Amino acid sequence: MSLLVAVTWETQPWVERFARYLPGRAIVVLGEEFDRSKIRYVATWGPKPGSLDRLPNLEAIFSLGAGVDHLMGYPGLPDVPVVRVAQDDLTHRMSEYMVMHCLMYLRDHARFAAAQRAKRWEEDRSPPIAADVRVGIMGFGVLGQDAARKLKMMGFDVAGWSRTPKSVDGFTVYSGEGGLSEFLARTDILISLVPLTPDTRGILNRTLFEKLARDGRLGGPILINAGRGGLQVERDILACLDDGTLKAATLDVFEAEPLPEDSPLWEHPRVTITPHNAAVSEPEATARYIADQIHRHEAGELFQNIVDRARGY
Ligand code: NDP
Ligand code: OXD
Repeated sequence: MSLLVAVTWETQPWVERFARYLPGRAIVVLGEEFDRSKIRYVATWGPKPGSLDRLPNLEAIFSLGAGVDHLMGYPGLPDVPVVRVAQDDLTHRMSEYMVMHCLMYLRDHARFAAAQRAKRWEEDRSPPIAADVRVGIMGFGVLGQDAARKLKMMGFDVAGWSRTPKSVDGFTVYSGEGGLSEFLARTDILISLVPLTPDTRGILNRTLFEKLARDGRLGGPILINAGRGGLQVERDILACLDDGTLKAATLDVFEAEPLPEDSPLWEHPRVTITPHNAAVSEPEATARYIADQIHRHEAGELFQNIVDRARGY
Protein backbone atom coordinates (compact mmCIF):
# COMPACT_ATOMS: atom_id res chain seq x y z
CA MET A 1 0.00 0.00 0.00
CA SER A 2 1.13 3.58 -0.52
CA LEU A 3 0.58 6.74 1.44
CA LEU A 4 0.55 9.92 -0.59
CA VAL A 5 1.84 13.01 1.21
CA ALA A 6 0.16 15.99 -0.47
CA VAL A 7 1.39 19.19 1.17
CA THR A 8 2.79 22.47 0.02
CA TRP A 9 5.28 22.44 2.91
CA GLU A 10 8.70 20.84 2.93
CA THR A 11 7.90 17.14 2.53
CA GLN A 12 11.08 15.53 3.88
CA PRO A 13 10.24 15.73 7.62
CA TRP A 14 6.87 14.13 6.89
CA VAL A 15 8.18 11.40 4.60
CA GLU A 16 10.87 10.48 7.16
CA ARG A 17 8.34 10.20 10.00
CA PHE A 18 5.78 8.25 7.98
CA ALA A 19 8.51 5.85 6.83
CA ARG A 20 9.46 5.33 10.49
CA TYR A 21 5.93 4.71 11.73
CA LEU A 22 4.68 2.80 8.66
CA PRO A 23 7.73 0.64 7.90
CA GLY A 24 7.79 -1.37 4.71
CA ARG A 25 5.21 0.80 2.96
CA ALA A 26 5.76 3.14 0.06
CA ILE A 27 5.51 6.80 1.01
CA VAL A 28 5.21 9.03 -2.04
CA VAL A 29 4.88 12.76 -2.55
CA LEU A 30 3.12 14.85 -5.14
CA GLY A 31 5.37 15.73 -8.04
CA GLU A 32 7.05 12.28 -8.03
CA GLU A 33 6.13 9.46 -10.39
CA PHE A 34 3.85 6.98 -8.60
CA ASP A 35 1.15 4.46 -9.41
CA ARG A 36 -2.14 6.15 -8.46
CA SER A 37 -3.91 2.79 -8.15
CA LYS A 38 -1.61 1.85 -5.25
CA ILE A 39 -2.54 4.83 -3.06
CA ARG A 40 -4.72 3.78 -0.12
CA TYR A 41 -4.20 6.81 2.11
CA VAL A 42 -3.50 10.50 1.69
CA ALA A 43 -2.04 12.82 4.33
CA THR A 44 -2.62 16.38 3.23
CA TRP A 45 -2.93 20.07 4.00
CA GLY A 46 -4.44 22.45 1.46
CA PRO A 47 -4.32 20.09 -1.52
CA LYS A 48 -4.25 21.74 -4.93
CA PRO A 49 -7.32 21.05 -7.10
CA GLY A 50 -6.83 17.79 -8.96
CA SER A 51 -4.18 16.37 -6.63
CA LEU A 52 -6.59 13.99 -4.88
CA ASP A 53 -8.38 12.92 -8.08
CA ARG A 54 -8.01 9.52 -9.76
CA LEU A 55 -7.08 7.52 -6.69
CA PRO A 56 -9.36 4.50 -7.26
CA ASN A 57 -8.26 2.52 -4.19
CA LEU A 58 -8.22 5.38 -1.68
CA GLU A 59 -9.51 4.40 1.78
CA ALA A 60 -9.03 7.59 3.82
CA ILE A 61 -7.83 11.17 3.73
CA PHE A 62 -5.94 12.49 6.76
CA SER A 63 -5.97 16.22 7.38
CA LEU A 64 -2.57 17.23 8.76
CA GLY A 65 -4.34 19.60 11.14
CA ALA A 66 -7.40 19.78 13.35
CA GLY A 67 -9.25 22.03 10.94
CA VAL A 68 -10.64 20.67 7.69
CA ASP A 69 -11.94 23.79 5.96
CA HIS A 70 -8.97 23.36 3.57
CA LEU A 71 -10.53 20.06 2.48
CA MET A 72 -14.24 20.87 2.61
CA GLY A 73 -13.76 23.31 -0.26
CA TYR A 74 -11.86 20.80 -2.44
CA PRO A 75 -13.89 20.29 -5.62
CA GLY A 76 -15.00 16.63 -5.85
CA LEU A 77 -13.43 15.54 -2.56
CA PRO A 78 -13.17 11.71 -2.80
CA ASP A 79 -15.96 9.94 -0.96
CA VAL A 80 -13.85 8.28 1.75
CA PRO A 81 -13.56 9.05 5.48
CA VAL A 82 -11.78 12.32 6.24
CA VAL A 83 -9.88 12.02 9.52
CA ARG A 84 -8.64 15.10 11.34
CA VAL A 85 -5.91 15.54 13.93
CA ALA A 86 -7.08 15.43 17.52
CA GLN A 87 -4.17 14.44 19.72
CA ASP A 88 -2.45 15.68 22.84
CA ASP A 89 0.60 17.32 21.26
CA LEU A 90 -1.55 19.73 19.24
CA THR A 91 -4.08 20.21 22.04
CA HIS A 92 -1.44 21.06 24.63
CA ARG A 93 0.20 23.56 22.30
CA MET A 94 -3.11 25.38 21.83
CA SER A 95 -3.75 25.48 25.56
CA GLU A 96 -0.27 26.92 26.16
CA TYR A 97 -1.11 29.69 23.72
CA MET A 98 -4.45 30.49 25.34
CA VAL A 99 -3.13 30.43 28.90
CA MET A 100 -0.17 32.62 27.93
CA HIS A 101 -2.27 35.28 26.18
CA CYS A 102 -4.97 35.36 28.86
CA LEU A 103 -2.30 35.78 31.54
CA MET A 104 -0.61 38.53 29.54
CA TYR A 105 -3.89 40.45 29.43
CA LEU A 106 -4.64 39.73 33.08
CA ARG A 107 -1.21 41.05 34.11
CA ASP A 108 -1.38 43.97 31.65
CA HIS A 109 1.87 42.85 30.08
CA ALA A 110 1.77 45.35 27.19
CA ARG A 111 1.54 48.26 29.66
CA PHE A 112 4.51 47.13 31.72
CA ALA A 113 6.57 46.33 28.63
CA ALA A 114 5.96 49.90 27.41
CA ALA A 115 6.78 51.27 30.88
CA GLN A 116 10.06 49.37 30.87
CA ARG A 117 11.00 50.78 27.46
CA ALA A 118 10.27 54.27 28.84
CA LYS A 119 12.22 53.48 32.09
CA ARG A 120 9.05 54.29 34.01
CA TRP A 121 8.28 52.64 37.36
CA GLU A 122 4.52 52.23 37.05
CA GLU A 123 2.58 51.74 40.28
CA ASP A 124 -0.08 49.01 40.18
CA ARG A 125 -2.01 48.91 43.43
CA SER A 126 -5.14 46.83 42.78
CA PRO A 127 -4.73 44.63 39.76
CA PRO A 128 -7.38 41.97 39.09
CA ILE A 129 -6.78 38.31 39.84
CA ALA A 130 -7.78 35.58 37.36
CA ALA A 131 -11.02 34.89 39.21
CA ASP A 132 -12.13 38.45 38.37
CA VAL A 133 -11.88 37.75 34.65
CA ARG A 134 -14.54 35.94 32.63
CA VAL A 135 -13.18 33.98 29.69
CA GLY A 136 -15.65 32.76 27.07
CA ILE A 137 -14.54 30.03 24.69
CA MET A 138 -16.43 29.87 21.39
CA GLY A 139 -15.99 26.34 20.14
CA PHE A 140 -16.07 23.99 23.10
CA GLY A 141 -14.61 20.92 21.39
CA VAL A 142 -11.29 19.14 21.86
CA LEU A 143 -9.18 22.32 21.93
CA GLY A 144 -11.69 24.58 23.64
CA GLN A 145 -12.29 22.18 26.52
CA ASP A 146 -8.60 21.54 27.20
CA ALA A 147 -7.89 25.28 27.22
CA ALA A 148 -10.90 25.75 29.51
CA ARG A 149 -9.59 23.26 32.05
CA LYS A 150 -6.15 24.86 32.12
CA LEU A 151 -7.50 28.40 32.32
CA LYS A 152 -9.80 27.33 35.13
CA MET A 153 -6.80 25.84 36.94
CA MET A 154 -5.22 29.31 36.76
CA GLY A 155 -8.36 30.69 38.40
CA PHE A 156 -10.17 32.26 35.41
CA ASP A 157 -13.97 32.16 35.35
CA VAL A 158 -14.49 30.13 32.16
CA ALA A 159 -17.60 29.27 30.13
CA GLY A 160 -18.04 27.73 26.70
CA TRP A 161 -20.25 28.04 23.65
CA SER A 162 -20.92 25.22 21.19
CA ARG A 163 -23.27 24.44 18.33
CA THR A 164 -25.19 21.74 20.21
CA PRO A 165 -26.10 21.66 23.92
CA LYS A 166 -23.59 19.79 26.04
CA SER A 167 -22.80 19.23 29.65
CA VAL A 168 -19.15 19.48 30.63
CA ASP A 169 -18.28 19.01 34.28
CA GLY A 170 -17.30 22.26 35.95
CA PHE A 171 -18.38 24.62 33.14
CA THR A 172 -21.48 26.42 31.97
CA VAL A 173 -21.81 25.70 28.27
CA TYR A 174 -24.08 27.92 26.20
CA SER A 175 -25.15 26.71 22.78
CA GLY A 176 -26.50 27.79 19.43
CA GLU A 177 -27.86 31.14 18.37
CA GLY A 178 -30.16 31.11 21.42
CA GLY A 179 -27.27 30.95 23.89
CA LEU A 180 -24.90 33.33 22.16
CA SER A 181 -26.01 36.68 23.56
CA GLU A 182 -25.99 35.45 27.16
CA PHE A 183 -22.56 33.88 26.63
CA LEU A 184 -21.14 37.11 25.19
CA ALA A 185 -22.69 39.26 27.91
CA ARG A 186 -20.63 37.39 30.56
CA THR A 187 -17.36 37.42 28.57
CA ASP A 188 -14.33 39.70 29.12
CA ILE A 189 -11.86 37.67 27.05
CA LEU A 190 -13.41 35.99 24.02
CA ILE A 191 -11.44 33.00 22.74
CA SER A 192 -12.39 31.78 19.29
CA LEU A 193 -11.78 28.11 18.56
CA VAL A 194 -14.70 27.35 16.28
CA PRO A 195 -14.09 25.68 12.93
CA LEU A 196 -14.66 27.66 9.76
CA THR A 197 -17.91 26.49 8.18
CA PRO A 198 -20.66 28.25 6.22
CA ASP A 199 -22.36 28.94 9.60
CA THR A 200 -19.32 30.52 11.26
CA ARG A 201 -17.76 32.53 8.42
CA GLY A 202 -17.54 36.19 9.47
CA ILE A 203 -19.01 35.50 12.92
CA LEU A 204 -16.38 37.68 14.65
CA ASN A 205 -17.86 40.99 13.59
CA ARG A 206 -19.03 44.26 15.09
CA THR A 207 -22.52 42.99 15.98
CA LEU A 208 -20.96 40.23 18.04
CA PHE A 209 -18.28 42.42 19.65
CA GLU A 210 -20.94 44.90 20.78
CA LYS A 211 -22.57 42.15 22.85
CA LEU A 212 -19.43 41.46 24.93
CA ALA A 213 -19.36 42.48 28.61
CA ARG A 214 -18.41 46.08 29.24
CA ASP A 215 -18.28 45.90 33.03
CA GLY A 216 -15.19 43.68 33.37
CA ARG A 217 -11.92 44.29 35.21
CA LEU A 218 -9.75 44.52 32.08
CA GLY A 219 -11.08 47.87 30.87
CA GLY A 220 -12.88 46.49 27.82
CA PRO A 221 -13.43 43.25 25.93
CA ILE A 222 -10.54 41.35 24.40
CA LEU A 223 -10.57 38.99 21.42
CA ILE A 224 -8.22 36.04 20.93
CA ASN A 225 -8.80 34.26 17.62
CA ALA A 226 -6.85 31.11 16.84
CA GLY A 227 -9.73 29.39 15.03
CA ARG A 228 -9.55 30.56 11.44
CA GLY A 229 -9.09 33.91 9.72
CA GLY A 230 -12.35 33.46 7.81
CA LEU A 231 -14.20 33.76 11.10
CA GLN A 232 -13.12 37.37 11.55
CA VAL A 233 -14.04 40.58 9.79
CA GLU A 234 -10.76 42.47 10.04
CA ARG A 235 -12.13 45.88 9.18
CA ASP A 236 -14.65 45.47 12.06
CA ILE A 237 -11.88 44.45 14.46
CA LEU A 238 -9.87 47.54 13.55
CA ALA A 239 -12.87 49.87 13.80
CA CYS A 240 -13.94 48.32 17.12
CA LEU A 241 -10.43 48.71 18.54
CA ASP A 242 -10.41 52.33 17.49
CA ASP A 243 -13.82 53.22 18.97
CA GLY A 244 -13.30 51.22 22.19
CA THR A 245 -15.76 48.41 21.47
CA LEU A 246 -12.73 46.12 21.80
CA LYS A 247 -9.80 46.86 24.06
CA ALA A 248 -7.28 44.56 22.39
CA ALA A 249 -6.95 41.57 20.11
CA THR A 250 -4.57 38.66 19.73
CA LEU A 251 -4.82 37.15 16.28
CA ASP A 252 -3.12 33.96 15.12
CA VAL A 253 -5.16 33.58 11.94
CA PHE A 254 -6.13 36.03 9.21
CA GLU A 255 -8.46 36.55 6.27
CA ALA A 256 -5.36 36.23 4.05
CA GLU A 257 -2.28 34.30 5.14
CA PRO A 258 0.51 35.25 5.33
CA LEU A 259 -0.90 38.55 6.58
CA PRO A 260 -0.14 41.07 3.80
CA GLU A 261 2.56 43.59 4.60
CA ASP A 262 0.14 46.49 4.08
CA SER A 263 -2.40 45.23 6.63
CA PRO A 264 -3.01 47.90 9.30
CA LEU A 265 -3.21 45.08 11.85
CA TRP A 266 0.60 44.80 11.88
CA GLU A 267 1.11 48.22 13.40
CA HIS A 268 -1.96 48.58 15.55
CA PRO A 269 -0.73 49.23 19.12
CA ARG A 270 -3.36 46.96 20.66
CA VAL A 271 -3.08 44.01 18.29
CA THR A 272 -0.81 41.05 18.96
CA ILE A 273 -0.03 38.99 15.87
CA THR A 274 1.28 35.45 15.69
CA PRO A 275 1.87 33.63 12.38
CA HIS A 276 -0.74 30.84 12.58
CA ASN A 277 1.43 28.99 15.06
CA ALA A 278 -0.88 28.78 18.07
CA ALA A 279 -0.70 25.00 17.70
CA VAL A 280 1.41 23.59 14.92
CA SER A 281 1.02 20.04 13.65
CA GLU A 282 4.41 18.78 14.67
CA PRO A 283 5.51 16.06 12.18
CA GLU A 284 6.63 13.47 14.75
CA ALA A 285 3.43 13.48 16.81
CA THR A 286 1.16 13.90 13.80
CA ALA A 287 2.73 11.08 11.76
CA ARG A 288 2.54 8.78 14.80
CA TYR A 289 -1.14 9.64 15.24
CA ILE A 290 -1.91 8.97 11.55
CA ALA A 291 0.03 5.69 11.57
CA ASP A 292 -2.00 4.61 14.64
CA GLN A 293 -5.19 5.41 12.76
CA ILE A 294 -4.04 3.31 9.80
CA HIS A 295 -3.15 0.42 12.12
CA ARG A 296 -6.59 0.64 13.78
CA HIS A 297 -8.33 0.64 10.43
CA GLU A 298 -6.33 -2.32 9.17
CA ALA A 299 -7.13 -4.20 12.38
CA GLY A 300 -10.82 -3.76 11.59
CA GLU A 301 -11.46 -0.88 14.01
CA LEU A 302 -13.04 2.45 13.17
CA PHE A 303 -10.98 5.54 12.48
CA GLN A 304 -11.17 8.12 15.26
CA ASN A 305 -12.10 11.78 14.72
CA ILE A 306 -13.86 11.31 11.40
CA VAL A 307 -15.17 14.58 10.00
CA ASP A 308 -18.92 14.96 9.52
CA ARG A 309 -19.10 16.38 6.02
CA ALA A 310 -22.64 17.66 6.46
CA ARG A 311 -21.55 19.80 9.45
CA GLY A 312 -18.27 20.73 7.78
CA TYR A 313 -16.06 19.91 10.79
P1 NDP B 1 -13.77 20.31 17.50
O1 NDP B 1 -14.51 19.79 16.33
O2 NDP B 1 -13.35 19.35 18.56
O3 NDP B 1 -14.63 21.46 18.21
C1 NDP B 1 -15.31 22.42 17.50
C2 NDP B 1 -16.25 23.14 18.44
O4 NDP B 1 -16.84 24.23 17.72
C3 NDP B 1 -17.38 22.27 18.94
O5 NDP B 1 -17.68 22.58 20.29
C4 NDP B 1 -18.54 22.67 18.04
O6 NDP B 1 -19.83 22.49 18.60
C5 NDP B 1 -18.24 24.15 17.87
N1 NDP B 1 -18.94 24.68 16.70
C6 NDP B 1 -18.85 24.30 15.42
N2 NDP B 1 -19.71 25.00 14.64
C7 NDP B 1 -20.34 25.85 15.47
C8 NDP B 1 -21.36 26.80 15.29
N3 NDP B 1 -21.92 27.04 14.10
N4 NDP B 1 -21.81 27.47 16.38
C9 NDP B 1 -21.29 27.21 17.61
N5 NDP B 1 -20.31 26.32 17.85
C10 NDP B 1 -19.86 25.64 16.78
O7 NDP B 1 -12.51 21.10 16.93
P2 NDP B 1 -11.12 21.40 17.65
O8 NDP B 1 -11.38 21.93 19.00
O9 NDP B 1 -10.22 20.23 17.53
O10 NDP B 1 -10.53 22.55 16.69
C11 NDP B 1 -11.21 23.77 16.53
C12 NDP B 1 -10.58 24.62 15.44
O11 NDP B 1 -9.34 25.17 15.87
C13 NDP B 1 -10.20 23.90 14.15
O12 NDP B 1 -11.31 23.69 13.32
C14 NDP B 1 -9.19 24.85 13.52
O13 NDP B 1 -9.87 25.76 12.67
C15 NDP B 1 -8.61 25.58 14.71
N6 NDP B 1 -7.19 25.26 14.91
C16 NDP B 1 -6.27 26.28 14.80
C17 NDP B 1 -4.94 26.04 15.03
C18 NDP B 1 -3.95 27.15 15.00
O14 NDP B 1 -2.74 26.89 15.10
N7 NDP B 1 -4.37 28.38 14.89
C19 NDP B 1 -4.44 24.70 15.35
C20 NDP B 1 -5.48 23.71 15.47
C21 NDP B 1 -6.80 24.00 15.24
P3 NDP B 1 -20.40 21.02 18.98
O15 NDP B 1 -19.61 20.64 20.20
O16 NDP B 1 -21.82 21.23 19.25
O17 NDP B 1 -20.10 20.13 17.81
C1 OXD C 1 -4.99 23.17 12.36
C2 OXD C 1 -4.15 24.33 12.16
O1 OXD C 1 -6.16 23.20 11.98
O2 OXD C 1 -2.92 24.22 12.34
O3 OXD C 1 -4.50 22.17 12.93
O4 OXD C 1 -4.64 25.41 11.86
